[in-house]
Amino acid sequence: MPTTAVLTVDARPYPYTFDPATTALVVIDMQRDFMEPGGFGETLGNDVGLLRSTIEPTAAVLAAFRAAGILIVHTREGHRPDLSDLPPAKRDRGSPTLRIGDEGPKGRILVVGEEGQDIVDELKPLPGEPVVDKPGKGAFYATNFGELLREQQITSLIVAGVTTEVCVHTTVREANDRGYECLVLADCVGSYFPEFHRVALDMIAAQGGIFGWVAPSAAVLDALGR
Ligand code: TIU
Repeated sequence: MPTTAVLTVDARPYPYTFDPATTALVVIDMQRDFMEPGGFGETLGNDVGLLRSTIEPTAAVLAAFRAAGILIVHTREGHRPDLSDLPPAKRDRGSPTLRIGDEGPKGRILVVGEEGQDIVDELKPLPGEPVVDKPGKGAFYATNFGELLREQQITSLIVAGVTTEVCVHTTVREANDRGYECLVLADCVGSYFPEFHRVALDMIAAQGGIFGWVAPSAAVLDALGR
């Protein structure tokens, strides 16, 4: 019989339990395009510096999960070079200085394979860690993410990444509908809008944890004995 070691995290709205064998750490869209100047986030008029505080705690969580042998999946928002997976409803939104697919200082904005679309150096995936490119805000839409989780018999997701109220929320909502138990790490997710960040976390934990749990990364590191 396989042994299960259920760990407990001090979380909102009540303790979160997980078995490392059936859990994945999902690191969402920690890309230059969102976190460094000259990328998609900045073209939308945002101060990308606001996301930098997520890097150090996420690096610590990555190290702890790697040491514990827990599955880590990274995602990147991005589109095919021919933009065939970019609907006009996404490309023509708002009035950014550069649109998705345009040439920017770090290559074509939000196009797979470009420097800006890749993950920041501090949080680089290790060889063997899956990286899921996704054309939407959620990780399940038009990707192999769900299949990958099923193959690995994953039932719990611990989530880091940007931005709290956009790709993190969409992915956690999609995951909750599919039956995954999601814990969002409050200091490892970030937003260009501090108020949205706070409220987005409150929305997850409200109503008895309507679609997940929220905890500081230190609580997960404690549960892992790190
Ligand atoms: N603009 C914004 O807040 N976010 C995104 O466009 N994508 C992600 O959150 N990854």
